Amino acid sequence: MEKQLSQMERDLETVINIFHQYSARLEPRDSLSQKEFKQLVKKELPDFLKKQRKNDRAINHIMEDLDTNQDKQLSFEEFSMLVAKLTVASHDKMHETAPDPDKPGHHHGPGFGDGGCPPESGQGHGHSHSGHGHSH
Ligand SMILES: [Ca+2]
Ligand SMILES: [Zn+2]
Repeated sequence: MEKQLSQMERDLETVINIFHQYSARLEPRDSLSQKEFKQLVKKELPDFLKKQRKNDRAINHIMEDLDTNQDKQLSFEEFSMLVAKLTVASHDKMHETAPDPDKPGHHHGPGFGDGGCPPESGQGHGHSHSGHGHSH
């Protein structure tokens, strides 16, 4: 019998598959080197890390933060912290951009597109993204 995964289960598997798709490019095959991490960010997280994506130093900095055992490789566990941070940041952003936050209920505006790090200079966000908003 075919096993049917829910949408969320499939999405979680996608994260795992993407990680391996990049981690397997260079030895060791089960962790991301700096180069592989950069490729992944540029290709797979272009909106969530919009600002950092064009800046190699910013990407290196994210990687240093995530590499808690400082072996210059990101294990899946270390990488998953980025996924968690981006998910939380995106949810926060949806609340910030919600069309009418005072209305009762739970409203979401467009999601986050500026990455998990606090904005460095004054330029911050000011970015919005059509389509993804929803209320529930
Ligand atoms: Ca590591
Ligand atoms: Zn919410």
